[in-house]
Amino acid sequence: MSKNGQTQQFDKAAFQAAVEKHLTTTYAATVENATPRNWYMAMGKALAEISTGNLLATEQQLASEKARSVNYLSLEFLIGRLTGNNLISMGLYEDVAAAMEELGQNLTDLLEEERDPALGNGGLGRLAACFMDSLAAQEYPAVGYGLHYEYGLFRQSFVDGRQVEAPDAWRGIEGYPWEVVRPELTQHVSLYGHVEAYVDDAGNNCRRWVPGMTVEGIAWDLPIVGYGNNSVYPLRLWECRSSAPFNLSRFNDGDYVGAQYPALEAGNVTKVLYPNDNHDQGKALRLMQQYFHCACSVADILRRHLAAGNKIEDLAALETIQLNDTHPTIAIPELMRVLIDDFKMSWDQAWEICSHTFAYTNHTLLPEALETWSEALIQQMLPRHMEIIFEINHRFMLQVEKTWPGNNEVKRKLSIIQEGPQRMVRMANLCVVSTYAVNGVAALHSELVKRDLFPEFNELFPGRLTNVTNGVTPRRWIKYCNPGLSALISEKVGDDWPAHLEKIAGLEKFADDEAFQQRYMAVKKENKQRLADWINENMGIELDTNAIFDIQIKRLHEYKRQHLNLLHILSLYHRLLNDPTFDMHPRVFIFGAKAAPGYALAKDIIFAINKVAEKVNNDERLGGKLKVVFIPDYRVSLAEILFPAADVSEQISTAGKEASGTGNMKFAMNGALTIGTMDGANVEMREEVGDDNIFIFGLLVDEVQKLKNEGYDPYRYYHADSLLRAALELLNTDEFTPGHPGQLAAIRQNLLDGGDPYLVLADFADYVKTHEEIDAQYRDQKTWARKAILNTALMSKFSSDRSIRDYANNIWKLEPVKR
Ligand code: 475
Repeated sequence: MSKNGQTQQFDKAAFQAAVEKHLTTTYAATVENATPRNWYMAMGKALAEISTGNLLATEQQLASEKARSVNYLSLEFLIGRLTGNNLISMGLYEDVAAAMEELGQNLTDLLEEERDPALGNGGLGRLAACFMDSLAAQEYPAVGYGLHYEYGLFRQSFVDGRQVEAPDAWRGIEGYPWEVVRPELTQHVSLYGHVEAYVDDAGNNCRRWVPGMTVEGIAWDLPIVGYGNNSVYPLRLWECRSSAPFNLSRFNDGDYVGAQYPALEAGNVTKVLYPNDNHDQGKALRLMQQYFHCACSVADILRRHLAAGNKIEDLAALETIQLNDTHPTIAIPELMRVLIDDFKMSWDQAWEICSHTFAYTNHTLLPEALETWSEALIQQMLPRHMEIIFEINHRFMLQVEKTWPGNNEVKRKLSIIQEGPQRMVRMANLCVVSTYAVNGVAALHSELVKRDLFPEFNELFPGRLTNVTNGVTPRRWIKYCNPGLSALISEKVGDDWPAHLEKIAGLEKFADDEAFQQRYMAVKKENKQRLADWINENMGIELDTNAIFDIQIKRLHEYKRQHLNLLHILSLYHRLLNDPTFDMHPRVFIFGAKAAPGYALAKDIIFAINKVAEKVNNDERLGGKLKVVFIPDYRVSLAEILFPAADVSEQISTAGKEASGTGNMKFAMNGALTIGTMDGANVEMREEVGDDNIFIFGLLVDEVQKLKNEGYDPYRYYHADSLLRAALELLNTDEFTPGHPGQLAAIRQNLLDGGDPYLVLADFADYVKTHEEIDAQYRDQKTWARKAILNTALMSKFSSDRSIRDYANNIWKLEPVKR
């Protein structure tokens, strides 16, 4: 690796020529009249030439070396903008900036032209993106398989404070410069129809699927560029098209629109990402997306395996398939089907391979997020798969009978088929039965998976249930998004920390160094100013960077408790106006969150925060001490300026509900102090930074369960705590919705008469008290700086490079292959 981590010679003149060539031949613009968007697109295309070359070369090398690979199957990859990040990974950032400058273009401005590919909802999809980055950075052979949605996660705006959704055409009209279509990889996917029995030439009784229709899967590759190495792995996204775009006789009969129906229907399959986070909606089109994704991906894995000259019997030795939650579970019966029906294997042979090929990650314990599909729906859309699922379950039930003879209750509980008026297939159970490893995403979460979700499975399959704590990529989430801090870190510990995050521990010894503290806080101030400028330009709200920037950015969900944060804000408002002895350091509360379009209470919470913000930000009586900002259309590219600008990170889910969290890690790396519950990865972050450098509050998992078992009564807290009462009562007035009292009452109603399912009121008092502690400590800037530095220094465990090494060593048994 030469200067700047660059791995190969950069030919400036050739690069500039490529940019100009794309400007004219691909985008029909001239150097004189090109728009910034033309320039960005042409630059992206010129860069993609380099990465595509490396992608093909990596592909070839891995095939010829017969390397074992992981296939990461996910319905979501929330990759964010690629250009800036890929420039860093290619080691070309400065060179390309200089080359573009000579062409009269400013790189930073051009990077702003890129629209985020938002092919995911939140944590699960963003984790998949960090994992691809870490696989490539460490050269663990990998392919990411996902869907090429025409529309990503909806774009959010606020109209009179309410969320309004608009479609996200992320590829624009010109297409996305980094993607390359691979027509030779096209797959054909069957749907519907029936199963028939037949006798083959050797006289065996066989079954085969006679499909009702087929569609085409078109492969689009996005390059995942390894940091400082020349490996480039594909993120392969499948687009669904009709196999029979025209019904010619109908076309000739004059039914032009009707003739295109199959095309329209198939086109729907990958039209749009389902916008639910931690929630299963159970729509037929979603099942079709899942199967389409799995059928294309499994077929492509087999194609690669066989094309490299390997035997089908050796599949499990050379390929492993990681299922990102249960969304791609149908890949299991699909592989069984292909091995039995097409490769003519026996059940036992096929099962031996499948059960050693798949592994499954669980990302949530929320009951409403655990996927089930109606047996009738699967039977209709995928009749052969339903047969195979029945057979898997039949054999599994025999095993359960052996362990717990005559115990029908345990059979009912573990069965893949859930009995009832409408029989349902439990996808998580299918996963646990059929995979060689099941992991949770943080230590606490994995314990709860074993203890509460799958205790009998844990007994039945000892060692199968395990933990891999999540992580985030330090390339995007420190180096790229926080250049000021990155320079400071490199100065102290050398510049190879982005690939070896253990090195940042070297900062620990500067935590008490006053000169360093001042420089560290100066960087924080600059980052706060960058955010304040964005907010001023885009929202017209002026902020003082001396205030505490207190940020909660994540999907809007009751369990994440943005409404607890809101109640705290209301309590401060109340005290500032009613308690002359009350003083506080100026604070800015910043939110970013999308609500699922069908989630009414989540939308009410957004509305309430926006209404409170409107009032508070213009209320002179508050003396500028309190500001509230709800940033619209929260997305990866905004996260990149929000994380570095935070003083306080809000990680306040009800204990036991947030599987891990990953935003919590990004904040801490960038020097924000966490206020958090003992939930998800917060627990392990506390272990790393020490109790003095994190603000923990609230009930523990077992206390939550105990309180619920005893019969939780939110009114007890309401009556006992006058500050809580004052905050809640504000929601019943027209204080924030002049002339419209009661517009915010649904939240109060949910917390009091709705039973407060996430124990907001139970944790309120401790939350307020802990925020008072934060207020006091922030006033001592030296101590605060010390704690912030220690947060950066002690976060190396939460690099996704470590997560991926854990998967590779403990689950996948995968070795790096260097280019
Ligand atoms: C957890 N998404 C976080 C993160 O492990 C955790 C998407 C589609 C349908 C249903 N659900 C989803 C999730 O369940 C999800 O994003 N889960 C999150 O996974 C990565 O850090 O705690 O909530």
